[in-house]
Amino acid sequence: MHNTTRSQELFSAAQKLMPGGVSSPVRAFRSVGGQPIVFDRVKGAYAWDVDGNRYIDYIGSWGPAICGHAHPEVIGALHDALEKGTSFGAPCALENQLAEMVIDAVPSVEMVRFVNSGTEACMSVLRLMRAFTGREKIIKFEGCYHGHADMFLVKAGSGVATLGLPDSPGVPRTTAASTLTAPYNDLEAVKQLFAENPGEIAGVILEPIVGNAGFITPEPGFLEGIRELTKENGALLVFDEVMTGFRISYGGAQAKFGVTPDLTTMGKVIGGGLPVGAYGGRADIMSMVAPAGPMYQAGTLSGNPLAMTAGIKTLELLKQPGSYERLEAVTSRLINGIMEGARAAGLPITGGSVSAMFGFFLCEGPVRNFEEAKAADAERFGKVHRAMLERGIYLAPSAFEAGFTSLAHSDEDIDATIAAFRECFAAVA
Ligand code: KE4
Repeated sequence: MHNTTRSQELFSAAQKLMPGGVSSPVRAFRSVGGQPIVFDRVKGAYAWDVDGNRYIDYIGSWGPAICGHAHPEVIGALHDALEKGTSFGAPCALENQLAEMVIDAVPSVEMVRFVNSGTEACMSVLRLMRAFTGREKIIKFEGCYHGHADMFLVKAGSGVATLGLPDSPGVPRTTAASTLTAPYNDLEAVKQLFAENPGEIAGVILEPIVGNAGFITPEPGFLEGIRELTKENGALLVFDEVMTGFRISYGGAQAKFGVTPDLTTMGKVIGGGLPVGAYGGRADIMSMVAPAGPMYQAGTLSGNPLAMTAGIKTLELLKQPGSYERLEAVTSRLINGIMEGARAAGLPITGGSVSAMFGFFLCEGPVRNFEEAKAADAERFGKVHRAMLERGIYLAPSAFEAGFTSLAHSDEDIDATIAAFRECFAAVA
């Protein structure tokens, strides 16, 4: 057992100070067991805990660290920005700069509004969908997670699924009643919902690649089918690219798959590790947002100069030639090694990767939706997670999350990770 004494002391104290000892539920390791690791510092592909143990990190702060943690050019740019202050609460040129980069990169985005989290982006885009269409109902997919705003906590993924919460107390029945759900990859179910709610559905929101019910990719024709169904029914299509944005390609999943939604939400990568969310899309829709239009949304720290700086530098690094080829190569080699290791141990496994995002389920598969994801062996995943932690590999502490690589993960890191997985699968088989 590696020494985690200091982590345990700090986490024990934290539980008296903060609910569950964490600032976000999934960090509490509830579904995988064992003690959370308290981080001391991060750099590149690595994290060190407060006991001095080093881990190869495949969470990367849940997505932002795609260029590697604490990239020297991001840190340097932040040092310069800090000299000019930490927050303005007024327009600044950096907002123009990041907005231009996002608009240039993401096919659906003609205009963008910055906020401070993915949750804020998703709740704002929902209000905008309703304001623009005058309709109230939305369709989301079981297992997809769009942050913790009331209307999305219906059959949600990520931490809601991790903790096995039926949804969440505190969400008014009337709110939840406006949220219709369908199984991911099930076009017929969506067609049925439109038929049963004619003229009432403002729009459909989905993760174009699911990372919150484990890693689930769209079946061929699914995204295109949703695009057609929304157009036919006068509803809007929102891609929640908080996780996939600038990770699947520089233009996000929508650019990779060639399906353009009406609106897109973003976060994580565009903040380079500082708090940023954004929503954007067709100019005719975005012009409804106050003060240009009547739909109200605001934020004290939105467009914060430090967050803009970290986002700008991160996208500049990603835009450099070869970035996405490297991410694709590293990640596909990793997942293939994981799958081979499980099969060598006689364990059922299904999984895959797209660019710098990967995941697997310990079951035969295929896993096309949340129900099928829930049938995977979560208990054995917990054993693998703990064994990998012992070997210095830091995986998402839930079977209902995805894995993330970065430009900092070396070939040696991948080799070491594959070797550790091979050992762990053999040990839990
Ligand atoms: P935040 O409010 O956590 O910035 O973003 C919410 C959100 C919205 N949409 C998608 C597709 C997301 O993946 C997220 C947040 N992702 C989780 C990880 N599955 C954040 C980690 C956490 O909750 O601690």
